[in-house]
Amino acid sequence: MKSIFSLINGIIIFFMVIVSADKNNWWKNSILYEIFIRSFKDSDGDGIGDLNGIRMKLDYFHELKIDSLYLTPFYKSSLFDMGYAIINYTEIHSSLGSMEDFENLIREMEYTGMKMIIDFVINHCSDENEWFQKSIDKIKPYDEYFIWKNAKGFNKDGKPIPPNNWKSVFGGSAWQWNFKRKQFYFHQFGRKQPDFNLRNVNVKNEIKKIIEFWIEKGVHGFRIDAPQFFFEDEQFRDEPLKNPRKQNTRDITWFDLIHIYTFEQKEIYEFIHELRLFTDQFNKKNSGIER
Ligand SMILES: [Ca+2]
Ligand SMILES: [Ca+2]
Repeated sequence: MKSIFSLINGIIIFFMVIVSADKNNWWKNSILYEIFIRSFKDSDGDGIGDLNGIRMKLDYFHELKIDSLYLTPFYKSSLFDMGYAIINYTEIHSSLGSMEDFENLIREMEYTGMKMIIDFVINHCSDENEWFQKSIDKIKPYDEYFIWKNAKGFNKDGKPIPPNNWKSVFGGSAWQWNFKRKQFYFHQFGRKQPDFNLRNVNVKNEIKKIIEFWIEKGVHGFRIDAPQFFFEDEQFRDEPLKNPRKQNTRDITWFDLIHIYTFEQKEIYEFIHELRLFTDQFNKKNSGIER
């Protein structure tokens, strides 16, 4: 068994860390089948595709000569953004199956040598995630798990003014006011998807614990979601407008800004490398585990 690699496809839109590879470096020649679970195969008649549905179709993948499956998020999530707003990273969303279903699926896949890659969403989680709820309440160490900033000021109606001009990819300001904590939190995507503070060592450790959890379940790799959005400028400077004549008004969107402070920041590479080294060590330590 040989270890790991990382692959950057295009401009890191699609990034994978493979956590285990057999002596043939399966990831180099593997034919990958991406599955959006909800619409793939329903096993129990409730109209929603599920993990057992995938297991029922393993023969079909063999016929197609598929070597590996890439599962889009199956974690406990809010329905917002199709599973990309995760409430619990080590729990299966109940409508998609149970942990036992996941274990059965991976066991059957391993029986025929198939590999499993799972989606890994670590730029943000769901605002319903317990970590975020604790962060609102400033419970340590969760108080620093997300990107919180004071209002720049208040307008004449008493409304808080966001710290800078950063925009959400999904529209509007990238800052959402939280009435309880009385601060803004930052979100690259929807307001229900607060960005993690990926410079925080405790957050990094949580991410490593999640990696370890799923490696122990038998997964062979992670497809890392949205790495280009991982880091933002620590000085929170305004981003310049593409067209300076378009004043910085309310109708400015994410597409009107030049993303020199919120997109493809250099620290991404260091962080991915850190995860790479972590998984390498973990694999070495557990080289007896057959994956
Ligand atoms: Ca179902
Ligand atoms: Ca981010």
